Amino acid sequence: MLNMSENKVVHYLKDYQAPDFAVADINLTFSLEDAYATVLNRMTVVPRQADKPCVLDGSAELLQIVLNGKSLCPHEYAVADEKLIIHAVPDSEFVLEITTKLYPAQNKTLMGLYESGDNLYTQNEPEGFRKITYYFDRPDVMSQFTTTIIGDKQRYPVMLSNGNLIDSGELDNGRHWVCWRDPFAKPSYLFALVAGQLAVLEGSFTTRSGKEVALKFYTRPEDRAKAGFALESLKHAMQWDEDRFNLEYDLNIFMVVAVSDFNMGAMENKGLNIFNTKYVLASSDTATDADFEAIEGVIGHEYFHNWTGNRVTCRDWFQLSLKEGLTVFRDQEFSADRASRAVRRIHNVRVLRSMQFAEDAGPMAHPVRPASYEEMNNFYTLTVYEKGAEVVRMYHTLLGEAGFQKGMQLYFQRHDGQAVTCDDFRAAMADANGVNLEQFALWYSQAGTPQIKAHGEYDAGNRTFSLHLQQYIPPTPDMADKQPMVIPVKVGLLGRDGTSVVFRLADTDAVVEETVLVFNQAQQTFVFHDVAQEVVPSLLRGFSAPVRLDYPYSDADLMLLLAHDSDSFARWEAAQTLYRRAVAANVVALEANQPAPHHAELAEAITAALNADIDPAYKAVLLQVPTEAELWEDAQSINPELYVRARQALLQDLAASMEDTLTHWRTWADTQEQNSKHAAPQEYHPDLAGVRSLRNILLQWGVQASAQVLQTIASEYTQRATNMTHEFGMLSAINHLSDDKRDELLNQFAQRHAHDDLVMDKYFVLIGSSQRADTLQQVQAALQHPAFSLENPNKVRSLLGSFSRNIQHFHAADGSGYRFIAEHILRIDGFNPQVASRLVQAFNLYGRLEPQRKALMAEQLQRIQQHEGLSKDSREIVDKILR
Ligand code: 0A1
Ligand code: ZN
Repeated sequence: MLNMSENKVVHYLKDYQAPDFAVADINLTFSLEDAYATVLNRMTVVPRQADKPCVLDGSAELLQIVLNGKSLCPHEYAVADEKLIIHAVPDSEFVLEITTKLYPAQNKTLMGLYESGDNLYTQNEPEGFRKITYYFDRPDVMSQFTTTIIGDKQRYPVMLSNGNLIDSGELDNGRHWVCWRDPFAKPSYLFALVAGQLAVLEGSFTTRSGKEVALKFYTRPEDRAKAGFALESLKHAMQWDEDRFNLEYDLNIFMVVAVSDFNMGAMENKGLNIFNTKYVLASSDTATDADFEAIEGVIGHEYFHNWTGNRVTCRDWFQLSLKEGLTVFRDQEFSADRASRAVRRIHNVRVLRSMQFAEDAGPMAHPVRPASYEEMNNFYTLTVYEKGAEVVRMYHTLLGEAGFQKGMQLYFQRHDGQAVTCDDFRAAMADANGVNLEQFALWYSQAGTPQIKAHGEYDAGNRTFSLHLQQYIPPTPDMADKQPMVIPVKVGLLGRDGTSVVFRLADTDAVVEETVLVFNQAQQTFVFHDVAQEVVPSLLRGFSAPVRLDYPYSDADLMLLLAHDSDSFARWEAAQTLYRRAVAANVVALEANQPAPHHAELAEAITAALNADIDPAYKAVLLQVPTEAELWEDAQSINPELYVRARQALLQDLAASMEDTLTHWRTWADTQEQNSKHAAPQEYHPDLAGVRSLRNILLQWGVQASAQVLQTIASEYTQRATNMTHEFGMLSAINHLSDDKRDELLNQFAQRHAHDDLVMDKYFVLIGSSQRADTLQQVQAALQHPAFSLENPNKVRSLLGSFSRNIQHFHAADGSGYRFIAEHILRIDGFNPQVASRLVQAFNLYGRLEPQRKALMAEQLQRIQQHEGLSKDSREIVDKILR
């Protein structure tokens, strides 16, 4: 049932009903004309129950409807609210032919069929297909698609769709046609079409059963040379899915098309992935090491969807995390198996904690499986993706790799070719391992970040260590009272000398160094036996659950963990907790108008960690001070600026005490790169990426310690700027300085890369994220830059997105940041609601702000709310923020 109050349509999970019709096959014929396209959709429809009206989703201009060869008259159907209702249809199989007319050049939503450059692309997840034709546009209606495309040979030399090319031919008037057929039944959201002038980079992969798969990367002709890394990444992903998950590719061709106007990162359309250029194109002089890593990750992600998403898909959009959480888990594991597992894990946790935890503590909080939505596009969230991946990781932690793989095998055995639910996945994990995972279901239905309060004590007489855990799941707007969840807590014990101390759990004889506690009650005590000495527990190793955990460690305990913990996550976490405490102390001082204290012991501990014999990439993450969002956690009445200043004061203080160490390791990093055994050290390689990431964060710290570092950067700039990781690293380090040298180098950068779309995005990020006093003016000026366009989502994300995350300037005390972003939201909302509604979420902190900023933000939120014709995307978000 739909809730129609205030003109809102709310969709509820509990209302799910199986479809009334199946589609045996669908034949689409696209005729591409100069200014429009027509689509003839011929489908064989099979009623699953008699006497149901035939309701199709659609919003395209309707030209004709033919039922079993007879054209329908207007009184035989109705069109309203994106639905086409055909009043009477036969109660056995019938053929429906629907013709629509589309205007792709005018479609700025980037959903359905749209133009970018002179080419045509589609984006149909979740509900874009209804902009192309009238259909049962829901993931549980799966059918076999055959697609014919007719177009001008000059304008559209390349015409692609899903599956295999089965036929093609020439026509009069310089036109040609192709016919593609996808043998796998799929929902409409996985349909894709691409047409235009595209260059192709080809490769091949032989699967384990000996099938040769043609790999084709389509780009603008000038970008072709930059697709090589993505092609190699795809081969690694295909190999990895066979090796680790036993999953083989199923078609003879796999295509990837890069497009520069795209709302998201990439899309897993069957056999024809469409990618944001950002996740395909790279060369070491235009892409950073982080970009290369992101490309490998996203290529992996979309490829892995072929099994987790396409072969087994979602029953409805509430189940989105079924495919996304699982596929993010798989891409994280792929990246971790490729290189630097520990550092990658820390990176993922940092994203989760600074962004998903914030989502969970704000107005948009929702469970991994949301119970309701207004606009599905708003639910491609950090919770569904990143927390969803943590939920999948917990099955893995509880069942082990072998148990998890048994679960995956059963999942595919049961559900290949089906559209299923998160419960089906959980049942496969449970049944394959003979375990009960009933309580685990709460991870899908309860929003909010669980908080664990822990304390422990050692009993020398009994040689036991008792760990007391208490869990609390905070209320969220959708739910007040929550039940205790199953939380895997991975634990080890360290002696006062830093060595690992073994123990035995009550009901076993085994003496172990580490265990996973299954914490599933509101309060629980776990007793470790045969513990030879006083210990410091190392908790939540590997971040074994997406929770906040608080243990009353002394600073000395944390320093011990930082120096000695064998678990790289827990060791990093000890440093994070020390940083958090230091910033908290600074906040207290600054609030009282006192100078921030000096943190000598912390500087020593970090220095010692830097000097230890560990991987440079790991040293780099140890130097990452928690972001403001991690620092204020779920605090109330927040003054964002105070956190920026407190964090900044800590950085300055530490950098000043550590100046020599910083310089030492920077010089070390330079020598590592110069003396590298790699033939082309400027190219991306995980070892060198680690060294460069260390160098870049040392530069950031160095700039805090001494003005000299800016001079060094300026003098070395040109020579180092042949590698984008260095170039962007240098600019990021000086980006906040008010010195004119900063503007000079940035302008030089913008001029040199003016022709390169993706590099210009980096320029806009630097402008939008600077802490300089004149940032808002510079952002306003950048809006006029010839490379900027409000219609290109990458540009909006780079300039306006980065500004909306710029704590200092977005939250400027005079409200100028709020006003500026609100104004641009309204501009964008008129043509691309998806991009606009993402930007509205910059206001998520509303309810937790100190009163003055809260009032200023309220003005802007109301202005958005009252805007005539506001999209339902933006409306859902703004209403939730203000409710
Ligand atoms: N399924 C894609 C994400 C995606 C979602 C929506 C899109 O357009 C509105 C595009 C892509 C993925 O997880 O990669
Ligand atoms: Zn995905």
